[in-house]
Amino acid sequence: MNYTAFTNNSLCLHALIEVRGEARKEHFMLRILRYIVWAILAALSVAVASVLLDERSNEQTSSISALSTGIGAPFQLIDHDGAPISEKAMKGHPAIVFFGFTHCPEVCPTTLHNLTVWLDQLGDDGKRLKVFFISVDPARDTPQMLRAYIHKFTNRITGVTGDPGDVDKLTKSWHVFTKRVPLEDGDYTMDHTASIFLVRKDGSLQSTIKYGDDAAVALQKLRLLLSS
Ligand SMILES: [Cu+2]
Repeated sequence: MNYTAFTNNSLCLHALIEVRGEARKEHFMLRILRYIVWAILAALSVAVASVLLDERSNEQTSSISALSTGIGAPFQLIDHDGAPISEKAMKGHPAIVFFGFTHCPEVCPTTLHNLTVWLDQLGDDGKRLKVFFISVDPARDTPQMLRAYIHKFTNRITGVTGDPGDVDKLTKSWHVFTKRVPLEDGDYTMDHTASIFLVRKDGSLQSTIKYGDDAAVALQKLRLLLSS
């Protein structure tokens, strides 16, 4: 009986030790597992953070380089009087550059109207600004057509057109979007970037006036351009 009790006790003790040992082992495994999960999570968040930082720094570099090195490229085109014009015409003074076409139903007439009003409001100081309207539809926009169209608004803006391939290279160098869109009557229209580029006298881009920007905001940007 004693013996049995002893044996039972020792069995119990043994079992208890084994159970405790198992529990400790399990606890240890859980702790290891937890460390592994933490390590994976930490590695993941480092990876995500570095991707985000990388993207942000890429954005910063691209905006800095666009602003500091300027946009556009050398070109040889024709102004609305039929005279040759190159990128040199845009340098040495603050400039406003806008891309559009004479058949434009809304954006171009609105922008030309706004520019005419703003140039008037800037007074004498604004006369230092040179303004260029570059055709995104050179196949239809002859120098004569550009001149007649622009002069309906103002004589302060110079129209630019020329060989379609050369115009295309110029619009691309300004990262201007253009797309020929067929109309039902067989004619076509052009989708194009509607922003107005404000260019410092050294040819670098200062800022843009977006289509629909408030007149007060636009004038503020133009005055800032004049003071640059
Ligand atoms: Cu337009």
